[in-house]
Amino acid sequence: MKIYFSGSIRGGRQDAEIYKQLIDDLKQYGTVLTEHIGFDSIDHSKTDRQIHDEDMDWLRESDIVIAEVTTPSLGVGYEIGRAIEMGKRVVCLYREAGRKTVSAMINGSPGVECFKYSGFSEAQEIFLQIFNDKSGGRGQSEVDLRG
Ligand code: 6K6
Repeated sequence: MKIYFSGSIRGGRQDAEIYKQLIDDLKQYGTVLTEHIGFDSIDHSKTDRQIHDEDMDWLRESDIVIAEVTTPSLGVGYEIGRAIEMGKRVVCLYREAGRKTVSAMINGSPGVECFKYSGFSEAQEIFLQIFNDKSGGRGQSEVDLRG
């Protein structure tokens, strides 16, 4: 199972520690192609074109996309849209953050499974459900954790 984890970089790094925790947990289910999303420091050696093309290759290669969308990010939104067009299973996780809510284009997309969570243990539970879901995410899940 190849997992493409998507999270904000230039949209803001306030959730970087959470991304790291989620990525570490996801490793038990497969290979996380984008571990750098949880790194403390940003690699400035690549051009934007290199970043884009490399990420699109990983996205094509992936079996599932897990996006943490609490911090709004143009890049994450773009990756979600491209992944839907590629026919990937797309799962979004978000935490309630003040009055900010997830874009209707993400929460309202039939190509995206959106889950609200409040802490790491809840995210772990969601991952358990997702990776044990043999329907490929298109069916109704037994435990409804959706917000
Ligand atoms: C980041 C971390 C370590 O090194 C870097 C260098 N920059 C990027 N490397 C890889 N992917 C990136 C980079 N910047 C953005 N992305 C992709 O866009 C990631 O896959 C993220 O999911 C998404 C974030 O978009 P912005 O708009 O928040 O930057």
